[in-house]
Amino acid sequence: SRARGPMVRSVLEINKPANTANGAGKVDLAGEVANELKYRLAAPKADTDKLYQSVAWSVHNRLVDAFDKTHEHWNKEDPKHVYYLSAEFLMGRTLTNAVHNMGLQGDYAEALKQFGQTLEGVHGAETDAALGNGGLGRLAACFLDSMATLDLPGWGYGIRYRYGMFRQAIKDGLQVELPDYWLDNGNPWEIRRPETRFNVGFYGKLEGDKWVPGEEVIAEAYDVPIPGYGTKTCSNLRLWDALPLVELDLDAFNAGQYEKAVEQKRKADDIAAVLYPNDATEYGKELRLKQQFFFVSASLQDTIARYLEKHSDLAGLPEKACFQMNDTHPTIAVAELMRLLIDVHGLPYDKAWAITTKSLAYTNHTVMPEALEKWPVAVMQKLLPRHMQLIEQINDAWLASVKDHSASKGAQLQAAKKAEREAAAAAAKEERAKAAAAALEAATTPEEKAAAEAAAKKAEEEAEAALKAILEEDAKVDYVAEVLKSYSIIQENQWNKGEMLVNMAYLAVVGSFAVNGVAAIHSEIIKTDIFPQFVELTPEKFQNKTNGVTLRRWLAYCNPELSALITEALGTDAWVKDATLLAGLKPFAEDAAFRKRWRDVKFAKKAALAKHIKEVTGYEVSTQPLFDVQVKRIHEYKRQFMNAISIIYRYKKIKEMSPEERKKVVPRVCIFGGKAASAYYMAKKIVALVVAIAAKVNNDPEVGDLLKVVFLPNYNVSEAEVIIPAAELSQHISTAGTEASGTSNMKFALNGSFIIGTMDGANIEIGENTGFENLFIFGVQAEEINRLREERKDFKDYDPRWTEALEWVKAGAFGRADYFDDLVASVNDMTRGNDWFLLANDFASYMDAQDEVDKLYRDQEEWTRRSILYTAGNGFFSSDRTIDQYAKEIWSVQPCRQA
Ligand code: CBF
Repeated sequence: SRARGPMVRSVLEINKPANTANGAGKVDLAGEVANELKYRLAAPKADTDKLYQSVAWSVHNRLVDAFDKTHEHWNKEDPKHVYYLSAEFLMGRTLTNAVHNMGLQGDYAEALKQFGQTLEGVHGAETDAALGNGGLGRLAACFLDSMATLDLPGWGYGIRYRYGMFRQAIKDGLQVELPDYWLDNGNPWEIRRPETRFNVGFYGKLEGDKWVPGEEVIAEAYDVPIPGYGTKTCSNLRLWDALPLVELDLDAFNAGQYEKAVEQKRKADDIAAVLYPNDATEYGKELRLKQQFFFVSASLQDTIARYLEKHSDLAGLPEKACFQMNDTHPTIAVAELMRLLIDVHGLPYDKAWAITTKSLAYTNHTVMPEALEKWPVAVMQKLLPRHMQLIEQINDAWLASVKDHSASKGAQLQAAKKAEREAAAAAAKEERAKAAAAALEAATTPEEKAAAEAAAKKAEEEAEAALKAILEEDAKVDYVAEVLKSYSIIQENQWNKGEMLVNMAYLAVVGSFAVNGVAAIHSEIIKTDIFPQFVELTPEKFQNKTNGVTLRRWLAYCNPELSALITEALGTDAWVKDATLLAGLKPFAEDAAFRKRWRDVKFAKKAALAKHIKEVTGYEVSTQPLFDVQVKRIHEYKRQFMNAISIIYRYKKIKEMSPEERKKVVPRVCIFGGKAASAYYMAKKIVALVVAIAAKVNNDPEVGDLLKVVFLPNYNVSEAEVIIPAAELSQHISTAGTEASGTSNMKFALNGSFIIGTMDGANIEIGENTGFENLFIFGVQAEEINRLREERKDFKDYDPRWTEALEWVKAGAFGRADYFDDLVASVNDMTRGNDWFLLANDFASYMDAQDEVDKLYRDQEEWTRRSILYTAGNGFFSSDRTIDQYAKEIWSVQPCRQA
């Protein structure tokens, strides 16, 4: 049976609900579940699925109680709120989380006994709410949990996508995408609010400053209660659905124009239909901008309406509301808040701008240029003409404000350039003089001397003429204009001259009072590489907020066995809310008996994963080998391909070994999971290669348990909850400087998994907390990347291990040689690809780090000792800490707790 997770006082005790059955504070949960079964579901029999639903509806009632009380309290106290605007919330399953957070696991376990079921038994019947792609969306979900746990008045705002992230299946060795019908069986975790509706307009025309939209839809609210852990607070994630103003145009219908009759509905349906399946890449589609504007507009209208219920002067809005924009996706908020304040509420421009820039804050989650959204002016103009007009106005005012700075910086640059040219010319002149003197000395005849003198004179004249020409050219460059351009929110497309783009990140920086990155190194990179010109003007605006994860979901509930052991060792379960207490585990790393128990837990989790692997893929894996995991979105910069190539090399070597040599091999199960965006050509090939390696290796009797390779399809939150606790080694091997932070690295570390990784994102801070000696760090540093990319243009000197493994792929050892051809070329053929992400470059040090892993794994006592240090050292990565920092250093939002 599953070990029990931490216990919090049940909300049934703290918060006696209205429908207390016997008046003595005892709620008949089993009766409630039976009622749901009979009346809501009209289920003839209580199978697992129906039982899950009935329990979920009953928990829903408890959530509504807590939600109402929290909002009654907040309504009375009127504290400042934070509104987390995000296009993605990757929530996963809710039942286990909600029941544990509210301390109801014992009550429901008891109730379910009467149906011959357990909570764990029904847990699997729930479909993940996958309204997010990866790290960014899951971070938003962790943040909601922490905000509620810390009693911070805060809501999430997003879209209620009808189809979440696609379901990934593997067919004939390739990824196929299937729709995610997550709402098919109803959704007990939401409350529909037909009374909360706002109109959102698109297209149309401008009559002066007045916007007459050409299309309108209704945004209708759905509330998802978010219970905090061990608190009465239950906050809210408000998701918007899109409805037509007129569902059926009867006139058109009666005239036989059936398509026209439902045209409005179809258009509205499109808006809330799909989550764009991209992680850290841009998807320049008009519908995407429509989605972004749709949820941003509804959310801002909603908060302003609530604010005006209590206050009359919108100037006070920043004291009551802070809007955190999660990446560039919601940054149209800058223009929409201005429009609402000016056009709807009649404020003058300057007053509206003061309110806007005191209410908005922006988090940057990536430095990948393709993910920093830039919308063509033409698209913006067509879809949101008033917003485009406002953006132009904002840009003009902004450029006017930086004019003086640009003038002096431009003049400085010009002078510096001139000085640089002159210094270079002077140095060259000196060289020439030396050469001329040498030539003169070497000359033996008067003719030779004369020729040397003439040559020197000519060279001098030519150099002077060249310098003059360069200086004249330089003088033509308008440095002031160049500097000013670097600040402009509206820019020319560098790949398509003539096309103008709105740089949404710049709009966000100009419109926000705070801008932050998500790990220490990332926050530095955004200052030096992405927004340096803005940092020059307002350095105080730029901050770091290193990401975190909720320890509830990612340790306490997904790993109750480890959680119980930790609680026993620490003598308290307070670590679930105060992660710094995990440091108290450090001395236990030296205790052999404790280490044995730690290993036993890991072994149990590995056994559970092995069972899951068998069920899903049919592959049988032993629980003895090292479980080595790389699970995340498939992307070239995350370098799953490098991992795959290293496995191929390992496989080839095992096959070449004698039986004696094979005895020395550290057996491994290499586990992959992750979705490739449907249109990402190379990423899909990487998936196919891993699947092909698995098919070959796992069926090779010569290799047996020494190596197994698994691709687990449809990686999502629930899969992660099974995989992460079982991992012994996890791979976070992005090219340095490309992964903003990573958050799975934190989850693995907290579950005692070692990290093999680069000096990138939060790996660095994990190293600082765990001790770098406990990580397997390899590869080049972020500062070296640009230089290396330049130097490696004609690279031929590959590590022999790399070449050997790649040659095997090229020779068709894994089938589909033609299909993998351009994947191989992308990293190994400088005429076709250019190894942009430096896989070949880092391969040697990666392989050396892998050898170190094997070496340490042979010493199980030492391995376990250090594994404990991972959990003990990484309490810093609790999202409670991150959110506390946001609340204090950006939002100025205080806890508002019920007595
Ligand atoms: O900050 C959360 C995560 O966001 C991303 O997933 C993103 O989509 N931009 C980054 O790629 C991660 O590094 C980061 O941890």
